[in-house]
Amino acid sequence: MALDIQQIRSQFPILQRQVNGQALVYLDNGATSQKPQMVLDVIDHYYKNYNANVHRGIHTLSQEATDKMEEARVKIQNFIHAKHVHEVIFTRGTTEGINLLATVLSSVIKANDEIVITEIEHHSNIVPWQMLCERTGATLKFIPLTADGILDLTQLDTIITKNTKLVCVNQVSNALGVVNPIEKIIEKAHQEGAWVLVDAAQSVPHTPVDVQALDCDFLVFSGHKMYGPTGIGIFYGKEAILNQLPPFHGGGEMIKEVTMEKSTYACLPFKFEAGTPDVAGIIGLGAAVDFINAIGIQAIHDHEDQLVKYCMEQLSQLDGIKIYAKDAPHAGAISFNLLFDGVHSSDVGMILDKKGIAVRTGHHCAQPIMHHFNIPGTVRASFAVYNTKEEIDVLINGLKTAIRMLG
Ligand code: C6P
Repeated sequence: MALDIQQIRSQFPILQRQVNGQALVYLDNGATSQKPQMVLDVIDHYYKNYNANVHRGIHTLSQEATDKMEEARVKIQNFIHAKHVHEVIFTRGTTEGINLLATVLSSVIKANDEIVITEIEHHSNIVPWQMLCERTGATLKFIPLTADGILDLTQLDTIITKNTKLVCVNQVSNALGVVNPIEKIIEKAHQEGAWVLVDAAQSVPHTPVDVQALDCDFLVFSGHKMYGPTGIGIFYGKEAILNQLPPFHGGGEMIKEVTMEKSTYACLPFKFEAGTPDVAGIIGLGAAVDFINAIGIQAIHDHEDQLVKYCMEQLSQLDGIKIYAKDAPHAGAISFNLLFDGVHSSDVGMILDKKGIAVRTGHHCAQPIMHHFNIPGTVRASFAVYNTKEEIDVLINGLKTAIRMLG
């Protein structure tokens, strides 16, 4: 059954606003999605009715806040189908989740070990691994891209070997919107005895993700790209592995006992959650999961898939546009450029902004992909469940203006 998009749109107050005298067409969901009223309401309700610190108080407000926070953890467990609720760790976002793993692996990774990433990663899934390799003397290798911008798995056997300890890959590229063949990469990594971290920042908002079916060892994502608040994210890890790893930050709530000489650590998930958490953000993320579940993640996927296909068709009919990795499967985003001399993606972005259309331009925090194509950046249109074909028509008209002005 087709979704009632107007009813869904009516839940997002910001979609009513105008930008430069035009109705807002928000196509920058890859950067952050807008928030439905139910997410805004639960955050407001928390601060007005039961604001308190969690896991620390015997009083009613603290217990209510703790219960709501732990309810949110269960919602996320079910959403990604984790086996145990204590495998769900709250972080500030994808970036912090990856840095958490890179930090705790400092004592595990040795000089002869290898870490494998890909050429299609966000900087968050490159820089922490470069830093870890600098600290430990380990070697960083990468799976390259084909000329078309899709992962080239032909040399996988020489890249992932018995020396590989960890493979880090995104499920959907933020820069190109391409869906990566992570199942094959996970299978190969496990054959060689390596762990796999999946960066699901751009997949979790758009497609069902089941950590047990994927059999990934770690998975990270951000709440703000899936209708939740900023500053909250998830680090998932398999229980048996998390139990072997040392803690991340030291501080309150992550300990069993502290003396002046030494400390022992709390069990999962608290071992990795030092300090007062973002209670409002966690409860807000729980509401975002409720919002997604009320529509159905598969229905969201199917609607966005139609938008991507429609946008691809319409873009292909314009003269002078290059779409990157055009023939690869996409989820949630398309990247393109106007092929006129001296035209930068930001020129296009500014013309679109005058028409109320929000897209992202530039390198999308993925400079190696831009180096691969020998370009400074792209224009990226990225979608959410509230977007419509009519909005894509507005984008295409905006691009026709850009072509007239810049071509
Ligand atoms: N990409 C984009 O416009 P944070 O900032 O921690 O919430 O997420 C970092 C991150 C990691 N991996 C991928 C695949 C991502 O897309 C992002 C965030 C945004 O593409 C902002 S740079």
